[in-house]
Amino acid sequence: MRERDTLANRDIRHDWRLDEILALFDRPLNDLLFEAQSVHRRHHPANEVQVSTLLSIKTGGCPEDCKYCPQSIHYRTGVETHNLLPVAQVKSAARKARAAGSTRFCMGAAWRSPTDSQVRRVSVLVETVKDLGMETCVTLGMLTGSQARELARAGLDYYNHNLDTSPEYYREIITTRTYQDRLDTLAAVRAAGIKVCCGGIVGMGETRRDRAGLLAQLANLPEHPESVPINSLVRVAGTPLDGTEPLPPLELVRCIAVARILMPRSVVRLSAGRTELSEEAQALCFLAGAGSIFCGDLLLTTPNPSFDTDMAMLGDLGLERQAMPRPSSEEARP
Ligand code: SAM
Ligand code: DTB
Ligand code: SF4
Repeated sequence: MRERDTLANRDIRHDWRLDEILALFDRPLNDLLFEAQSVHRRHHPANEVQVSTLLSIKTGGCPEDCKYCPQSIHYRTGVETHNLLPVAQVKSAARKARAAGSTRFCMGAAWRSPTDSQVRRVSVLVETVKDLGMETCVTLGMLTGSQARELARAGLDYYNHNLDTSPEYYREIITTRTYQDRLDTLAAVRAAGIKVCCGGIVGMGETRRDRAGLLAQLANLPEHPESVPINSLVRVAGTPLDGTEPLPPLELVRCIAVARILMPRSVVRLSAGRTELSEEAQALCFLAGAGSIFCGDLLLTTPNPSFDTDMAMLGDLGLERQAMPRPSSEEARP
């Protein structure tokens, strides 16, 4: 059935040109925020934030050379490494997140690409977390089509795989896999029927043109990712990007607003880097259309605001936490 030609549907485009995106970035902040918030309200509840919680299920020892990452073997960052966590430990962390009001549990593994047997073990984790009534997301590196289908069979809701930056700046950041590798994994995930979580990192020394280039790539994918995390670089000692000049918070706000306008139905996540942002700066990010955050004291290996700090912020701003999207009969399971 053809989609109805409503005002809301006309917002959805996959043919964004770089000059149009740069023109959005250049708009007076009030105009940009007004448009972003108007688009947001056409597609999303005005005062609701989705809360996800992260857990690193396999930490460190990664062979890739992503210059931002504390988990790469190429840099000495002092991250404590561990192999894939046992099911019981993951279940207990997910239960704790659920009790704190988080609705999605996101599990990250420091792999370049998992083996089939690793994917089978992660599938068990996915089934376990789903049994608690939570949504699931995993990020495991590059995936083959059959691995994506295996995760889909386990009931995985989202797969996170970021494009990180523009195709042009990418080679300054990672040399051990290509932009096309990432696009291929995203296509495999989409083909398996899993929702796509894909965004990038700002504040890595890139230009505004690179930030616009990243957003153009995301917006011009055959389907917009359902979830778009915008991470601000967490500068970690020992990584090549430690010491990078921080991005001015208003540039992050503009970035979120432009992402919101380009991909109206997607949930834009104000992701890593919130410990460096004031409550006022975060408030502007929500005004710009951010609709999701990570809650919990840790991201994967680096600190995040405390749960109490975040609840106080949401209270100050009058933002409600989104309820569990698909209440399951198993939700009450201990
Ligand atoms: N190894 C898998 C991969 O790279 O696809 C999954 C885990 S990896 C840590 C997930 C994402 O975290 C990366 O794509 C990157 O966007 C983000 N990330 C990693 N280190 C970061 C940092 N220091 N600051 C901000 N985001 C970071
Ligand atoms: C994403 O885009 N951001 C999250 C999640 N996907 C996996 C990870 C942020 C990691 C920040 C650095 C760390 O804690 O190691
Ligand atoms: Fe490995 Fe992922 Fe870190 Fe890159 S971002 S070094 S692939 S864990």
